[in-house]
Amino acid sequence: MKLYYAPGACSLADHIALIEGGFEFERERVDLKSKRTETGADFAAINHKGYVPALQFDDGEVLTENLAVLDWIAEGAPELAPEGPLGRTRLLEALAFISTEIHKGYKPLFVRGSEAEKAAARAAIANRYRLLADRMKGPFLLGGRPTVADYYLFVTLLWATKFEVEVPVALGELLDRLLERPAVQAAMEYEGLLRSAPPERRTRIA
Ligand SMILES: N[C@@H](CCC(=O)N[C@@H](CS)C(=O)NCC(=O)O)C(=O)O
Repeated sequence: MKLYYAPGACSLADHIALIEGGFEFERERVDLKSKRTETGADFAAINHKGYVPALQFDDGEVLTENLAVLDWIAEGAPELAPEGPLGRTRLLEALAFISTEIHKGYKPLFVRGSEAEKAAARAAIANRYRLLADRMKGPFLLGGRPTVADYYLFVTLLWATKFEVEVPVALGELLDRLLERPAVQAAMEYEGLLRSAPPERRTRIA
């Protein structure tokens, strides 16, 4: 199995979860501009959508969409999913919110929108972080232990630091808690993120 990733991109969530879940996997870096991988392969031929994450199974089949990839990882590593009768449903609910309401909300900040668009994006994302913080069920998003949803949220919280998006206290503390985890540090180290940004919180707290 191979994870196609780009340093610091949303694929970092899958990278962390695969390590945390004890999966054996290979990694191949993708240059999102040239759409070439580190081995020179044409990434568009691997994932026709041209974006990460993409998880290629040993039979060649390729799984895309972060929500689906993280859900697949949680199925194989149930300790990364919430417990209880509604566990998987709550996980999908959280992943969908992070994907469609938070991750996509960053678009104007990634694509260098106008100042007005960027200010509106910052305000909208900060509001969505507040919605999550208000409903946190323990030290992690969905309870007493981290799930794959925490790792997806974690990546966006790193972006919050970079793009100066306000983060509620509870999510700033969650970021700190996750930064301490060996799997998080291992994935960040592999992606070269610890050298450029040491694992310390510099997030603006609301
Ligand atoms: N709908 C996709 C979006 C993934 C996505 O936006 N990936 C970004 C990195 S965080 C990317 O590869 N962007 C490059 C591109 O779209 O060309 C998902 O949820 O997995």
